[in-house]
Amino acid sequence: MQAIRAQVVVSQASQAAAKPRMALPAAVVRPLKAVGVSVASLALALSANAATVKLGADSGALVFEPSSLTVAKGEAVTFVNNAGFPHNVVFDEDEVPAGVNADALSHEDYLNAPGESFSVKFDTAGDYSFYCEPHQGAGMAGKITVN
Ligand SMILES: [Cu+2]
Repeated sequence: MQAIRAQVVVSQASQAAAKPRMALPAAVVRPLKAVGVSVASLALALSANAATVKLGADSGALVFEPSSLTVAKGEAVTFVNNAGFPHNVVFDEDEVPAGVNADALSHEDYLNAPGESFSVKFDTAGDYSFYCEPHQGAGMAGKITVN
């Protein structure tokens, strides 16, 4: 259910991002591209929380919620600290597409405050696995598929 909602929201964000690219001259498009992440984040914030991953379930369970989701290439996923923190998000260098810098995607600093968040943009299609270092032993891990 949540994975389906994620795909719907992402396609809306893609359409919003594509419009100015076709309608506006290059001089305008270039600065728009520079703020591409912010535009995507805004689109996501205005929609349901579908491309948002909670760190810790509302119940307090030590999981990513959802733990599996699919986004379109170029879209961002926002990780939001929710419960049971501190958490962090580490992408495994062996579990990302070839040529992708797992360290650059990871957020190894602990998120300690409620609602603390960060966004990661995925520019390469493929499967990405990640985990929370403090809770890896408890099974706090997730997967993002980028199409
Ligand atoms: Cu954790």
